Amino acid sequence: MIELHSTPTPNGQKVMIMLEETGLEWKHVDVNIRLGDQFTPEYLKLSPNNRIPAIVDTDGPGGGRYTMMESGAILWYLAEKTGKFLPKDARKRYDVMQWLIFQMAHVGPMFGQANHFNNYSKEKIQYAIDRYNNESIRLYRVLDNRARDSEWMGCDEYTIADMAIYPWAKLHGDRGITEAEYPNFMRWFNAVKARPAVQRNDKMAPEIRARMNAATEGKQMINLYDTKDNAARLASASKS
Ligand SMILES: N[C@@H](CCC(=O)N[C@@H](CS)C(=O)NCC(=O)O)C(=O)O
Repeated sequence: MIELHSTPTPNGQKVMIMLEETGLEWKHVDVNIRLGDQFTPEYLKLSPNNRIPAIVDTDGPGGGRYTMMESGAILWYLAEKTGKFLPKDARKRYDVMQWLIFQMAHVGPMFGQANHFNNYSKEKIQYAIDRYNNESIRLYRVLDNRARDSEWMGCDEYTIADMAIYPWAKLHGDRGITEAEYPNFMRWFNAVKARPAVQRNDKMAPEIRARMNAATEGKQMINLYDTKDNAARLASASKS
């Protein structure tokens, strides 16, 4: 059984998609980042970087519980555990690794910063808005070029690279990405979206989000976008 300790953000959803694709037995354990659950001593044992997602595999390597943080590493682990969605052929495998790490290093951080400065920053800082939007648009062009040259993002098979990129790519409407200008990207996006496991994720994610939002009612929430207390929160939780 895989316990997914998470919130259905794009980083959480990529693991949900993989779990649905592989058919592994799994359950979602809500880590309510709006309530600061990521800063509890218990959660830090799973994810020392106080971020979601984390997993616990109750039947890990060599038997017994094994815990992991970092969504890209989790996808890789689940692919090796099940022998699915990471090709055995060496060239394809290395191609998939490149596109998985491209997502982790560029798509996630840059789209995340664009979303922050467009929608959540208290001050409207034009320099930051331009910097991260320009970079996001450039990354959509990289994705469009890749989808022109390859059926799937990693290689000619659907893999963990596609699952990693898809939940972030769902924000394409916010960046003004059109079918006319990014036809290859849209062809790829619609192919991923049509998969039954992805459709199950796309239905489940808002349901879990609604349940977690309801759980915040009447409770003290942290401001996720104000990071000034986070080092102190981590230090305090680390003492226990
Ligand atoms: N590189 C990490 C990034 C994880 C991450 O940034 N998670 C965010 C949600 S998508 C989080 O836990 N935020 C909580 C916080 O900022 O306190 C991964 O892919 O797992």
